[in-house]
Amino acid sequence: MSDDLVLLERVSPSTAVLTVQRPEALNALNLDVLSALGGALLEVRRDDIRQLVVTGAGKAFVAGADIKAMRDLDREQATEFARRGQRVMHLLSTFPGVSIAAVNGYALGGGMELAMACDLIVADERAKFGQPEVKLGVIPGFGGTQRLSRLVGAMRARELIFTGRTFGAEEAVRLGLVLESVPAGTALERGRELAATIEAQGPMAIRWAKRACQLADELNIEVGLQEEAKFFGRCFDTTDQTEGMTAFVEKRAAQFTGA
Ligand code: DAK
Repeated sequence: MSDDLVLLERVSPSTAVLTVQRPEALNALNLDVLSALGGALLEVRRDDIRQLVVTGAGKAFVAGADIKAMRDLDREQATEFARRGQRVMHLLSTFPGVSIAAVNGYALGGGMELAMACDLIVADERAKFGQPEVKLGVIPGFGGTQRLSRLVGAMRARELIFTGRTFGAEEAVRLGLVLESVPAGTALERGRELAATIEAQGPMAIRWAKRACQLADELNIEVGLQEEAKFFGRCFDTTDQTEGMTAFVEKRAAQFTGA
């Protein structure tokens, strides 16, 4: 799918790259971009894509929600804006496959929240992160208060949100927000490389591993372990489990079908 504002490209049998492309505004999220993103994320599900790499065109990943578009919203319009943004974040965070944010530049406000809605984040060494909403008199509204706290801990999340300060990729790695800082210009390449590695694994196993990991945020450890055991059991209903273990015994590479 190619809309003006987003580009969805399949780059391998089950991997796609989703690019936000509004570079003249550093890919800021207005209603149209949010709608285009929502449409693309629905298409990703319909087309059975299992790895999704999200990135931005030009020098930004996404420099946040569109401040100019938000400034004059009335209450009703602001509510609609919030709904549309939350729908995008929900579609991304509940994507059954693996999502990887390849942060090529600025990831501020809603842009950092978009990255945090992904399973993994790799960042260009020049990338800049931040939740600067308080500087604009608002708070993070696309999940920032919740996801940042879970990723970096309550105290650091509060500091970042209360000060609105911008920080670089190296610090983001130290904080546990970002998996890897990569050489300038290679975030997308690294994102695709990770996607290719994941694509070679048992698809159902990846899906259930993701779900089980997500439950770690929601459940106490005892209940979480029970759920993990159930997901483990379900793997034994798949031909991928038979194939994976048989391939090991036969000393060959597994040929998974996702069934
Ligand atoms: N919105 C609109 N336009 C933006 C933008 C943004 N977030 N960021 C950049 N642009 C535009 C600039 O206005 C400029 O447009 P022209 O002036 O050329 O027309 C163009 O992109 C290039 O930007 P600059 O000229 O500023 O480029 P620089 O390299 O000099 O600076 C920068 C880059 C990223 C440091 C700077 O552009 C900047 O500070 N941008 C704003 C970053 C920011 O504050 N982001 C957070 C936005 S607030 C909620 C839901 C969501 C939210 C809140 C509530 N609810 C559901 C309740 C989310 C809020 C946010 O994300």
